[in-house]
Amino acid sequence: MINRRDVVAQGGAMAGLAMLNSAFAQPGEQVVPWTDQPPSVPPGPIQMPQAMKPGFYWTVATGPLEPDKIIRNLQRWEDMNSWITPNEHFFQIVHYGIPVIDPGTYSLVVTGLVEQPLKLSLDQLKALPRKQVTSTIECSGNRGLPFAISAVGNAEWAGASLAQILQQAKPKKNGTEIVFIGHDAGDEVIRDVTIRSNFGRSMTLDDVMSPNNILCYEMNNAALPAANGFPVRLIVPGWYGVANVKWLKRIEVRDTRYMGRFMARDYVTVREEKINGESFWSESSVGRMLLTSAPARVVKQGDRYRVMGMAWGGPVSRVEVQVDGGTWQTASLDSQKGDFAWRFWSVDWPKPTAGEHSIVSRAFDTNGNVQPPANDPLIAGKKTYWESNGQTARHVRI
Ligand SMILES: Nc1nc2c(c(=O)[nH]1)N[C@H]1C(S)=C(S)[C@@H](COP(=O)(O)O)O[C@H]1N2
Ligand SMILES: [Mo]
Repeated sequence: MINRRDVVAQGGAMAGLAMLNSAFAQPGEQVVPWTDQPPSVPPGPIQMPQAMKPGFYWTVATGPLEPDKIIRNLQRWEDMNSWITPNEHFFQIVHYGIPVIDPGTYSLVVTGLVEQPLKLSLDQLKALPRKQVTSTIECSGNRGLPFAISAVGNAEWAGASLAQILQQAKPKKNGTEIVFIGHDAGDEVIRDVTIRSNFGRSMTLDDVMSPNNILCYEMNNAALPAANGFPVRLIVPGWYGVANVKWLKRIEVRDTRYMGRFMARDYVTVREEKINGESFWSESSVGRMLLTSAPARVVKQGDRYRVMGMAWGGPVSRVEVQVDGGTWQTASLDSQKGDFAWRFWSVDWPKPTAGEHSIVSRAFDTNGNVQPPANDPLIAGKKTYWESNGQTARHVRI
């Protein structure tokens, strides 16, 4: 079925009309900056609430964590005004530094419980059918730490089909767990033993065989930037950033769970659940992205105001916006979409009074999920900062 809004948005002469409601800032509109700007990413160890300090839930990093080197290139929300995030403005999460890889000698190895081990050069990967997917990547730590509130971006990724390569390698019957190993490595202390550990994540064979997954060598029609995984990274649309392993070195098929730091020690959400009135502390590995949204900016033209933002982490069906705790208003969604891409939205804000205002958004998806409020047990019972997809307020002064 053809949706009328889409036709209007794409139809030449009518395009101007649709633009009026577009979530993108229009010429002549002025951005009203948020008053609650995040602090800059601090140097040295991450400052966290007591309950989140390393050692309380995990002991992993040797030496201090240096978030100035781990979390990079964050943009102000006010500046995120394009559906595709340009490569030079895409956030970067770099746990062990950026490995320098020669594309001429690069190879990707597929090994472990397979009938046919593979070794593919970059040229061989590029010779396979090219697949493209537009997918929004969010770091699961986004909005869990006060200084990282915009670690999210949307890009068009291109590469070879992961399922096709796995099929070529022919996993053995007992090969059920697929581990993706990066070139980057660091020292990790586990029970007094120091090991040199590569960045790694794993998925089940079922999840790996999703036709959307690619071994990606292009980001927005250019080679991957060094910090975003050059020359080859995994793109698994619909999963949090951490699952999208960069600087891919090896794919290993195994018959046991992979319990590396980024599966089983960090990126583990600890949550208090009540089961028959009894506390149960669940510990779960960060995986699929959760439904969420954020107000990106307030704009004005004369005395006409609008609030704009994005929603992602599911097939978004609706976004609502609340000002100063009032009634929820339905926002209009932009027509640009892909199964794994964020939706831009906008809502008119007629005649705000002078002074400070709070703005909250909430997303709904086609499966009947709602982005949880801050007091939802899913959010309130969570003791670690990952998967902070709850509704969050931003503030402006008019
Ligand atoms: N090899 C490797 N892959 C990695 C990481 C890393 O440090 N090393 N960081 C992960 C995390 S936590 C996130 S959020 C995403 C971020 O992707 P980006 O840096 O391209 O934005 O990469 C993931 N892939
Ligand atoms: Mo992340």
